[in-house]
Amino acid sequence: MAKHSYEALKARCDASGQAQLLSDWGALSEAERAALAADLEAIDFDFVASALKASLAAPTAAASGGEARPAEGVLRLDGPGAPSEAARAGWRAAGLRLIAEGRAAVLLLAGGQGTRLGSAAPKGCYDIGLPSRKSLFALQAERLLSLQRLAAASAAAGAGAGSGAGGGAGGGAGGGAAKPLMWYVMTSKFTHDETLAHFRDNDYFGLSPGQVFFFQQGFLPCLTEGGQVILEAPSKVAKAPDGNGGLYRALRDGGALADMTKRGVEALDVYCVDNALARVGDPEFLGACWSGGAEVGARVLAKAHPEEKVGVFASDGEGRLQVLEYSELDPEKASATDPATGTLFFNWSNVCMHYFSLPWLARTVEALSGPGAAYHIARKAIPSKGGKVPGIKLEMFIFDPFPTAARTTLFEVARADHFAPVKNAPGADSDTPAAARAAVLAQGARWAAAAGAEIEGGCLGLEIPPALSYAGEGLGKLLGGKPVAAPGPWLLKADGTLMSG
Ligand code: UD2
Repeated sequence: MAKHSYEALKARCDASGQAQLLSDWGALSEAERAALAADLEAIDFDFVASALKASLAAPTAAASGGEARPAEGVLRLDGPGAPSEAARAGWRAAGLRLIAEGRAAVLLLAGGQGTRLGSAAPKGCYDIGLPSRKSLFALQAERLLSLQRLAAASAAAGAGAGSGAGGGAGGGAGGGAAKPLMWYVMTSKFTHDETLAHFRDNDYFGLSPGQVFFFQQGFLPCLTEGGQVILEAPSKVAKAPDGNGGLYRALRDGGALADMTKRGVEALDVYCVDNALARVGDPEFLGACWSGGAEVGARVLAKAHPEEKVGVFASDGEGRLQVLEYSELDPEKASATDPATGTLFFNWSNVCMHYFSLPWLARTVEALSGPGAAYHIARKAIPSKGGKVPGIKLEMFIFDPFPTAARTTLFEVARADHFAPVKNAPGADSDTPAAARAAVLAQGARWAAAAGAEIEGGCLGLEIPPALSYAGEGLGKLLGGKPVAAPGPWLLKADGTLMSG
């Protein structure tokens, strides 16, 4: 690095109280100096200082959750007050129409590091062990493609109302005028290159490359309690992604929001890469939120047990929607039960499957992209040049701005059909790849039985490729009356044969 730019770098670090960052400069090689300089050039020290200040001043979750009440008004799956089948069919049709007209799109959160999973590769590349050996990205891409076909078929049939996700065969012929379903994929510096390579190596799983828009979220340096940037090595700054709430800045900086606006997108389905059952772009959910005029929506399900690592929906002191994250909710509150019903007081869990209206999203991106936005403070052991040190990671949660939504929709879904988190390494006691694999196979077995197959007791289940069915529809021809022997598991082929997995 030229000497004069060292001077500029030093002046900048000294002015920001970060002089420690250049303390090893004299011992660094030219390449190491260039690497460190690049790291430091990428940091907006003023932004980081204002973010830390705002974060330290922000009310803690315990305080903000202090007056929280359980969320109400959930659109229930069944029981009294549950929506009618006709209402659901109407929502499905509305959702399919939004998709066919290019007014709805899907956004995938895929910037997280798979630390707990123990995989160095991006989580979306993970193979949970299905007979097809498909990765999570592959499963989700094929669900999106299948949904796009359903929407096009529905548009072509002009059926509109009542066609529903069960209306046409999963592989139905595409309709003429339907638009491609856009897939916005947020990566981070930790997942970007390998994610793109995985898509290219697999020919975008049958999608057209033009319908997949990759954009990177930002990162923030790890800090000491006093706000000093920590060096992971003499020539490398310790940094971490800025949380899945980094989405809002990334939508602006990565051009994704501008692209959505240019395309006329009005509604967005947002989900997590590490959910093996994610029903990508669920038209019934999209339609319900859209029809209700929601600015923010979420698919919710009853918590499995008090300690489940999920956020819970609540309404804050002013009756606004908020999520109390599992890592910030005190155990007593998490396990408190309602004496009247015996169920958990905070029962409706966040499974990170959201809906945003574009107007709300645009307002939120504007509000959260400037200086002064508060982050959650995660106190962690940070790898540093002198070994692990106590430090701070700043991360924003995607649900932090939910209280600004004027109208919201909470939509109950069945856990067995929508949520199979892949969070922990094989052998852990929950949220493992094996548990997710079993859930996907069990869903296939339920779909097959509903289509008339005879499933033998003890069968481990079926993998039904999304190309053959998006949500269990259109399987009668392939599976009606077919015996499915134990143990399997089986992979259903397009010609109806079952391949042992
Ligand atoms: C998330 C939810 C939690 C519950 C749980 C269910 C948040 C903040 N918490 O907890 O309430 O729904 O999932 O499984 O949503 N990600 C990024 N960039 C980041 C960090 C994460 O894209 O900087 C993505 C990550 O790739 C994944 C999703 O966000 O798709 C959630 O990952 P996580 O590990 O941060 O959240 P988790 O599992 O602690």
